[in-house]
Amino acid sequence: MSITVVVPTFNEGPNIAELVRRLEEALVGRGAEVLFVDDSRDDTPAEIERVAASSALPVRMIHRETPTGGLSGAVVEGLGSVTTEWAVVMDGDLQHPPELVPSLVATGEKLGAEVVVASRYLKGGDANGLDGRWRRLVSTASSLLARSMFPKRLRNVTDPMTGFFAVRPDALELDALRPRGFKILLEILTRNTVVVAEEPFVFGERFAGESKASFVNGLRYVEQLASLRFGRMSRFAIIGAFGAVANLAIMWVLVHPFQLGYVWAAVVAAAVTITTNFVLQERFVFRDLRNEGRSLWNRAAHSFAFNGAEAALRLPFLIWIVEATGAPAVLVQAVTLVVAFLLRFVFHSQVVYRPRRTTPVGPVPDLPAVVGRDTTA
Ligand SMILES: Nc1nc2c(ncn2[C@@H]2O[C@H](COP(=O)(O)OP(=O)(O)O)[C@@H](O)[C@H]2O)c(=O)[nH]1
Ligand SMILES: [Mg+2]
Repeated sequence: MSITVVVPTFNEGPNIAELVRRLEEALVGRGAEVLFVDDSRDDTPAEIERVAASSALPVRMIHRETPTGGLSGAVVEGLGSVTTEWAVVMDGDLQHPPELVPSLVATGEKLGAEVVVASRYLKGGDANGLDGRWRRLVSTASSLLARSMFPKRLRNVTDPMTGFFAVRPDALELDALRPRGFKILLEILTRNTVVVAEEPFVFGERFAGESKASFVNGLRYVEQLASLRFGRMSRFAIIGAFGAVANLAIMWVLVHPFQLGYVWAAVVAAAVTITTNFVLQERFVFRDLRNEGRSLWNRAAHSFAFNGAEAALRLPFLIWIVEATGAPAVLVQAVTLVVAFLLRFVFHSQVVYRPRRTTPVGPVPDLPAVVGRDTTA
């Protein structure tokens, strides 16, 4: 057998038969099997057994009576019992097209990759199946933050939040993972050193039932990022904090002993700290990325352009608030500096120091438009 399709399920009964039917069409004769890792509290396990009995593909199930680690824990448990060379992890609600399973593995074989990510954010892919503008915004923002924190490990990954990917379980150290929440791929890619390739896909709509994603899962994600590594971001923050303190000190000196107007004081303080921050971040934050993308002058130009624009925008904002409220200029400046920090980090990691891709992108799938809604549900 060559491929095990690992499907985590939580109360997905109405989707099982359709999922297995489409997997059969895509995989029969290729030595594939399906492994459900089920944490359901309803009759989903019985439905899986019913469908398994008449399936042309071997269907296995691990039913967890006392589930740990949520969706991620289920995937890790499934991967731990895979005996085939490849595993493909996918959701059980048909948002991930089963027809793409063989293609992901073929891309991995062709490119010599150990993980092949099915990405919603490559050209040819589409994330519109995420219901609601809010979910889409959260998805984009959270992957931008993850990629900013791990610019090197995620250099070939446009969609570290996807739940659809092929992997060679042999290449992973499953014991090193600390699964929790929804984002198992991120956990795998940041705690293992693997060759990653990508392929675009169109994220469809749920076939039946409702999403299990929740606000609590969002909080778990933040916790996951924090425990994965704060190295680069904390160095950037330390330098940023140093710059902010220097900025305030310069402003205070110019406003008080030198009696300069606060607007000019802010301009001078910004110019000085933008320059020193660039030098410090080159040396202490992005040292390892200096030869991976843009040239020095190109980096300097982008960094100065961003910081200049940011300072320029902050200034009218500063004037507006100070004039309107009469709040102390230095205090208002401090607040805007904090707000600007996250934006600045993401921009530097994803634009200024962005490393070039090192693996090519797989083919754009030539598939029929994915899944309509289940008319019976
Ligand atoms: N085993 C297991 N599967 C889960 C759990 N939570 C969600 N899933 C499954 O993970 C997949 C993705 O969940 P879904 O609710 O569709 O999330 P969304 O696509 O991000 O809205 C589905 O197949 C769910 O049934 C869990 O706690 N345990
Ligand atoms: Mg889903």
